Amino acid sequence: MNNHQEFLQKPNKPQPESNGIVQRYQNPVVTAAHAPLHWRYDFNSETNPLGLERIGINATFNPGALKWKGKYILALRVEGADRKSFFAIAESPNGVDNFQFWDKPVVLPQTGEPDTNVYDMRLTLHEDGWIYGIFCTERKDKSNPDTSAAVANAGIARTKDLVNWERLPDLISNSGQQRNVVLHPEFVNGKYALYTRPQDGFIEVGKGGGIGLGYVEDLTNPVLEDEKIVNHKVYHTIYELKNGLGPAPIKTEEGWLHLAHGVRNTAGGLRYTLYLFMTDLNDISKVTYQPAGYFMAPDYQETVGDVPNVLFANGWIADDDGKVYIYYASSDTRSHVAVSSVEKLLDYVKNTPQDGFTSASSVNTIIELIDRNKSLL
Ligand code: M1P
Repeated sequence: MNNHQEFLQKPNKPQPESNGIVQRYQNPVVTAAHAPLHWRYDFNSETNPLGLERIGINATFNPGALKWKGKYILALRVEGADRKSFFAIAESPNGVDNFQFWDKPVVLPQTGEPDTNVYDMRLTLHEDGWIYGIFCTERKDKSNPDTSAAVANAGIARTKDLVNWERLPDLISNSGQQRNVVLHPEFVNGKYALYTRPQDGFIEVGKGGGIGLGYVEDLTNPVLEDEKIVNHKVYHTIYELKNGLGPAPIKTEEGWLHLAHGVRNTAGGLRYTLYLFMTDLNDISKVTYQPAGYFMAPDYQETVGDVPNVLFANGWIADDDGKVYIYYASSDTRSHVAVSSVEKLLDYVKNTPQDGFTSASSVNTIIELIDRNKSLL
């Protein structure tokens, strides 16, 4: 018990190296080992005389994030040894270490059709006063006898205290399955704006895909309207195969900053990296800047885990002092933090070269920089 407390309170330090844009930290912020002992062990010596673990926790990843009442809050995807994911809140006083789970996992009310599995909650503090959690709800595809055939959709819940949740109906969309659905924090023309990721199948986006944007009049009857793709997947980029928005965007004076993941295929399987783009302050469907390539990719330690070669992020916190805490998970196994600032992220999106989509244009971009640098020497 004491050892576990010591482990939870271990200080975290920045890694010695950084590219200047973002500073990773040395230790993951939340791992399976952070799960409270009273979730896992039966403390009663009569029913557990050997002191064995009764309930295994496999992974803690893909957290939604929010600064709330002065604390750094993560809504983690906790996956048990039984493969089921659920949500649990962990909080930290400083955003980089000392994350501790709240007493009990989130009890998520069900709709008429129970969720088989839930994951990847995006937390949005909306201007209507509610905290929304939009997440993927997965159920068996009853029309397909294959035991692994599933259907994904966006589940919607809201809360005022992160303990008591009101479940709203799942998203009603006519563009197929949905994952990576995120609520924009402000009304747009009086409507709720939702970033979406329509997909033809459970894993493959097929001819659909891209990050979409649609509108809902009333979240208690969430019919998605006017859905359009605003950030496309593109051949021979890091988001060639599929992409999806991470957390709700950060509002800055120059536009909305977005963090997303892009997926490409390789001989070793899918590779998930993170990228940034910015949209217009007054027209959120218009991408104004999008640097070429990834913003963060798995480092060698991060490539190892249940689903190797994956970075996934659906939570970040823009703090009052301008710092941005980026919570990301590696290889569907554990959660990390990397710290940047609004100033640096704006500089990054505006001044990193955009994609020319060919090797020749990448070489030209490098040569232009070399020549500019030579003129200074
Ligand atoms: O395994 C990588 C990720 O795969 C899915 O994301 P996407 O729908 O964008 O491919 C999700 O299952 C996600 O949780 C997971 O991290």
